[in-house]
Amino acid sequence: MSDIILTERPHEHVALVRLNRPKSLNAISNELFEQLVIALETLAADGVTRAAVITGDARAFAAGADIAEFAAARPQLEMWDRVWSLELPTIAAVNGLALGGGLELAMSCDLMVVAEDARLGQPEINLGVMPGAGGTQRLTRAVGKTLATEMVLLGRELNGREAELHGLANRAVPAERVVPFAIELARALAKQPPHAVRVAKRAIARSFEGSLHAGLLDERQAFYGLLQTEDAREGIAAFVGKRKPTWSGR
Ligand code: DAK
Repeated sequence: MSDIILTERPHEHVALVRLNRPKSLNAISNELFEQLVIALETLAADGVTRAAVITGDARAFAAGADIAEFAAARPQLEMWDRVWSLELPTIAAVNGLALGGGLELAMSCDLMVVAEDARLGQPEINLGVMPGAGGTQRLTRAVGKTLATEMVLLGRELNGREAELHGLANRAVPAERVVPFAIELARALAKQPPHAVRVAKRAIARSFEGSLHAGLLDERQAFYGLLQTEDAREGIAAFVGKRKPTWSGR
């Protein structure tokens, strides 16, 4: 059993899955992501679980993909595809930071509950790259082009209240209510007819799938193009070296 992903069962049909790398603000390493996907797929197939809440800790849901492993992000591709094709309904319970891949993970869930003072953003631009797992596609659909552009190009963050106001989160609640409220929603989901929930979930995803899929492939290609640039190397090296980056535009 892995301890970077902890699974609890607060109710018969509801699982609570915790990201547990507190020292790196739950940065999504390859190992953490793989364990998360395995945990979710196991729950989806156990015949008992009808909804899963995904959460982190008080400081962070997840501060993004693990920047130390960033250049080798390729192995995560298959993992993201597996997250997006999960049949099990999921609810993101976001306390603290949901940045970059952390926000993309939260947006991959069917519902999102956030703390009023949570911080949600796509700061990849500050590393010389751009979102690579839905940040330009799902975020734009959720909050609209105007705000998504500010978030993706300028790195603007939203707090939890703003995230609710702009339709990114279903509900913003005081921090200590985030997980309990997400569990309440999961219990409500668990009472719904499971097959209909799965089919409806898929239909909602399909409502923009054709162009979303094409958009995600474009985004992925663009992301890898950027990862080869001097600015991306500089942005990543600056983060690791704890200094300010100098952009060359190459
Ligand atoms: N990766 C690795 N380590 C991280 C991290 C991250 N994303 N975020 C934080 N940490 C680590 C810090 O390095 C620090 O480690 P130590 O120095 O203690 O060893 C520890 O967590 C605590 O962080 P700080 O000391 O920096 O804490 P502060 O409160 O001062 O600052 C912060 C919090 C969140 C503002 C800051 O840590 C920060 O700016 N973190 C980076 C946030 C970020 O840029 N996130 C986006 C990463 S890029 C793709 C799929 C996904 C992605 C791309 C492609 N494909 C499928 C193609 C995703 C990309 C991303 O998410």
